[in-house]
Amino acid sequence: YSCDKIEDELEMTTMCHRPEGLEQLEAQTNFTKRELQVLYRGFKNECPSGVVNEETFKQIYAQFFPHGDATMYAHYLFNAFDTAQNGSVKFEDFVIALSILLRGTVHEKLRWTFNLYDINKDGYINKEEMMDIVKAIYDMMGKYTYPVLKEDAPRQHVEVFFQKMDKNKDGVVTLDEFIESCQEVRTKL
Ligand SMILES: [Ca+2]
Ligand SMILES: [Ca+2]
Repeated sequence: YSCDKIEDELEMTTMCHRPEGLEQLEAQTNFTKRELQVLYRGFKNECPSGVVNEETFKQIYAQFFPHGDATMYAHYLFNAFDTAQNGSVKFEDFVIALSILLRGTVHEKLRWTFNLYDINKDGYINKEEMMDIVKAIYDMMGKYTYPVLKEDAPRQHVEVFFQKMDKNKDGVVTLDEFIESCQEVRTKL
C-alpha cells in the first residue's frame, strides 16, 4: 500500500459519507457504485488536482488526432462538459456526461449533442454555431484524412444540414427540431 493509495482510500471514504458524494452520483448516473469507484481512481490518477481544465482536454484530443488541429473541437467539448461554465470539470460533471454518452437514452444523447452545438448556450443552434462546430471537426480530422477536401465543403455541409433541421425556417434550430431531424435520419437508416 503506497501513501497515495491510502490517501485515495481516505478521500473515497469521505466522499462516500458526504451526502452529495457517491450515493448521489449513483442515483444521478447509470453507473454502479463499484464502477464509480473505478472511474474515480482513474480520474484521480490522471488529474490529481481533482478537476480537469480546458488545456487537459486539448492535450488528450491532440494525442488522438495528431494530423489535425483539435484545439477548437476540444474547446467546444470542454464547454459541454463544464455545465457550471466555470472553467473546470469536476469528477461529478465528468461522470454525469460519461453516463449520458455511454448509457443514456437516445433522447439524452441528442440533448447532450444539442448543448455541444449550442455554443453560446442560449437554447438555439444558429447557422454560425453549426458552421463553427463542423469546421472544428474538419480541422481535427486534418488534411491527411480528407486530402481532396475543397475549401467550401464545410459550408455546403452546413447549408444542407441546416435546411433540413430548421423545420419552421425561422433561422434557428430548437432542441425539438434537432431531435426530430436526428430521429428521421435514424428511421431512414
Ligand atoms: Ca446558440
Ligand atoms: Ca427553427
